[in-house]
Amino acid sequence: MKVSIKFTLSLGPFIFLFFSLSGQNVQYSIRAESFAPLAGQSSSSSYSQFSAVEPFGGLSVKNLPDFKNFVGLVGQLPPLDQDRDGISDSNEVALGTDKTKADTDGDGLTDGEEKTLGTNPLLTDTDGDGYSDYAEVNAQTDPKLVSSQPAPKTAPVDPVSPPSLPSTPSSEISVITLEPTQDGQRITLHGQIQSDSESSNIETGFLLSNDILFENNKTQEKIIAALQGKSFSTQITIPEFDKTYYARAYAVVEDKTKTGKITRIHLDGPYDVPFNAKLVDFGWYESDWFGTFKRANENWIFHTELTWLYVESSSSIGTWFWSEKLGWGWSRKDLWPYIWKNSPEGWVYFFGNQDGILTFWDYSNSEFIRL
Ligand SMILES: [Ca+2]
Ligand SMILES: [Ca+2]
Ligand SMILES: [Ca+2]
Repeated sequence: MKVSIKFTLSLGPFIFLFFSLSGQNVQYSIRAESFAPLAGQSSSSSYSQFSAVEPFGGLSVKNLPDFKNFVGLVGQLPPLDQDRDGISDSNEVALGTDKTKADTDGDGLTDGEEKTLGTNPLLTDTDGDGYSDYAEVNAQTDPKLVSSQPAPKTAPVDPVSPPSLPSTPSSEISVITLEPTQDGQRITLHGQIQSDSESSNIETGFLLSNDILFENNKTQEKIIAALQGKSFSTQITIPEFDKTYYARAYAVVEDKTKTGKITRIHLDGPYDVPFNAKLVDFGWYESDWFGTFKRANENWIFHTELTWLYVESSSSIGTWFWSEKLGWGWSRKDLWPYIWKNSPEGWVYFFGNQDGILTFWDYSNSEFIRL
């Protein structure tokens, strides 16, 4: 909504405003003192764009929803998980982990994965054996047991054993999982083998599972991918959106299966972007009227001014959203920054966020609300 306001303070207690809404020119009068305290107080775009409060009663708007019969979902909202590590913000507070960081201790395993594994999300090496939890999961040893440790890189040489046959000893071949590539909903897995000699007759491929330990046989899939030179790759389809899958390259060398590091695959489901917004950066959306926000889990978004919002539904008729400070609110492109507040019900006008304080003009009580 574009609002152009003309006023002269010298007119006295009553001034006249002219603005255009839905192509109509409407004339209002308001008291100067109702907006005077806010003049020039903030650098917020809302403050500078809207330097006065108009009475809502004069607005001519169509197709408003049935506010009286709106049943908010307070108490039933899916929990906010802003770092999307599988542990809700409130549970992260209880665990002592960082709710803004998926991998609090930086060991390569997310807090959610560590919770599933039973390792300490605040300690890179839970059992203190010198190998990080992530290294142990990759090596398929127990990160909670000192006696279970990854094998040293080079196998100790036994001086009395006979010299090995001039073949391709398995110890000389290692497998690397490369970063998967994505093209829309198609994922391509890439692997590589490293060996000093010519490798042939080696089965290569990928293991795919929704279990980071690849122990649940029901969810594990083995995909053979032919070796071409020293590389191999295959295209896969992810069974479900919004779930994390794990993949690792493997090679069978002399009846022994060698595996590369574990890599994660996660595809977000189709997103019905609210507020007519467009994707501008990784996870960030911009609406030419509602502003900038970042997508979190479920329908949670982080709005740069209103902060955390749960967006219930978004359509041309309008959007309901819930904020911890405001409760359920509703607005629409041609009405913004007017917001219908569900409890206590009534219209408010959003001025912006100044140092973490949200300022509204409450039309029901003709007063400012600072939350
Ligand atoms: Ca979390
Ligand atoms: Ca971790
Ligand atoms: Ca360890």
